[in-house]
Amino acid sequence: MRRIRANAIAILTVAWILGTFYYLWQDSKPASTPSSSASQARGRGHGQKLVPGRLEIHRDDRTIPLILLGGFDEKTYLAAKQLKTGDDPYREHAFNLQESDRLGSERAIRDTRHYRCASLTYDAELPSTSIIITFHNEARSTLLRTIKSVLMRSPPSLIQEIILIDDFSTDPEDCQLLSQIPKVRCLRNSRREGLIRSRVRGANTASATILTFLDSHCEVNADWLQPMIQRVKEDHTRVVSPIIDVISLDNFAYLAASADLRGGFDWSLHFKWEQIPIEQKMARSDPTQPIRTPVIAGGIFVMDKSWFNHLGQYDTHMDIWGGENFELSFRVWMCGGSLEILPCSRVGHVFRKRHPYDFPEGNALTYIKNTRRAAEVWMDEYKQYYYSARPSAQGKAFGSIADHLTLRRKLNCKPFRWYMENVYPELRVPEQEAVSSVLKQGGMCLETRGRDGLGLAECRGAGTNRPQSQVRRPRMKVCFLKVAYFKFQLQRDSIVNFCSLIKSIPGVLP
Ligand SMILES: [Mn+2]
Repeated sequence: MRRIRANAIAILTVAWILGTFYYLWQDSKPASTPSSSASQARGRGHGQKLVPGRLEIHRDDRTIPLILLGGFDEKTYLAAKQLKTGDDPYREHAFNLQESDRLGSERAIRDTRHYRCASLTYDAELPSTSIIITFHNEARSTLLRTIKSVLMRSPPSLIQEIILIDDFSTDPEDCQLLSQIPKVRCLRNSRREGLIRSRVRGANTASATILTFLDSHCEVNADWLQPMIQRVKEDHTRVVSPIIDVISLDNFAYLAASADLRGGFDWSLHFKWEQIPIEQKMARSDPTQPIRTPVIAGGIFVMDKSWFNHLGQYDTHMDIWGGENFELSFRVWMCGGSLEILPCSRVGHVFRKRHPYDFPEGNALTYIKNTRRAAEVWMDEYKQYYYSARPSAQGKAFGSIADHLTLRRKLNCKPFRWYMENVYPELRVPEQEAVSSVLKQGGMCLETRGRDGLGLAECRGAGTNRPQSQVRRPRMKVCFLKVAYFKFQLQRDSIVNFCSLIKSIPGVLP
């Protein structure tokens, strides 16, 4: 039995060696010593000297990992963190870790772009970019796949470096070992800082003129980078992001996302993908054209570094995760820039249903603090709708925003009203609740009549089923002036919000 096994191993070894030789001979690929490759090349009858460029291109196609990974030992890196049998594959990362580990680090994915994208051309000379990836306890297999997809599917000249910010993960080696891969640098925070401050740290050490922020569980698709860098090169105030395809959290299938979506939100500052408004959709004759977006999802985007710095980077008082995309989006639009989604750039992302890591201050509280900062700094009088939609935000601590208000003034940014009118007119201001009520003074009543009317008449007595004198705080002083038109004397504290009612009375409003 032993003998048979030994024979089998010997035969396999010989077959492997022969196979390797055959492969090398076929490919005229340099073996471990350059002289052998040269003699092989001559042996195959290529009398002329090898064109170095040609050989490089050929090798790029077939043997990318050998070239890219340098001294990095992928197998050992991944094997050290395999899922133990019996463990829940979803527990640690909120996606199926077993499936991710099984996939390998360089699988092929479908090119999900519109077919016309493949024929677009970009400048031969594009500036390079620093890729900034922050993470906290990311799974090794997803993190590595993110990095390798970047190295495999980007023109090497465009990748200045890949900066990993390890936001105080449990195992420092998750990050450190990866820095053996050429172009990959690893920075580790000495305490948990969160996504926002980690990104700023990455941006501050970046050496390229263009920053590319990337999430840590992504796979970039064919030609993802060129369209984005091209747009930013043409106008440095553009902030661009790809269409974000979906990587299934269960089986890691790569699924194309709709190309008709843009980023939007509701008044509670909850991000959502929404259809491009119909007029814009009709006007789009070319599916490769950029899509203007009111906000970006925030995980993946490209931005000029000097523009990022000019605008004051991020609000570094925001913690862990959430809300920073609104703050950045408002800032970019209101301070002279623009946001776009580029349909010819596609990046897959594992969307999860929960955060696998914990928030030191609690998830909800952190989100409220961050979005409240965004609302307080940027939303002017419209922040009242944020508070109505998120009453729990009232009274929650959010720190000082004085610096950011100063910055906003210094940058001469436009008011939020401008943003509402020009960037996101589709976001409806909540209808001011019609004050279906009666204001009584003496025998006279000012009362609502149907949806559109307001009338002053003798009170109809207690028979009316309308609520009497709904007391509300006034929104604006002018409301009172218009009420005064009716010769109505308001007592100090009986206050009604008349604005929406009065607007509808013909001849009363200027
Ligand atoms: Mn993510």
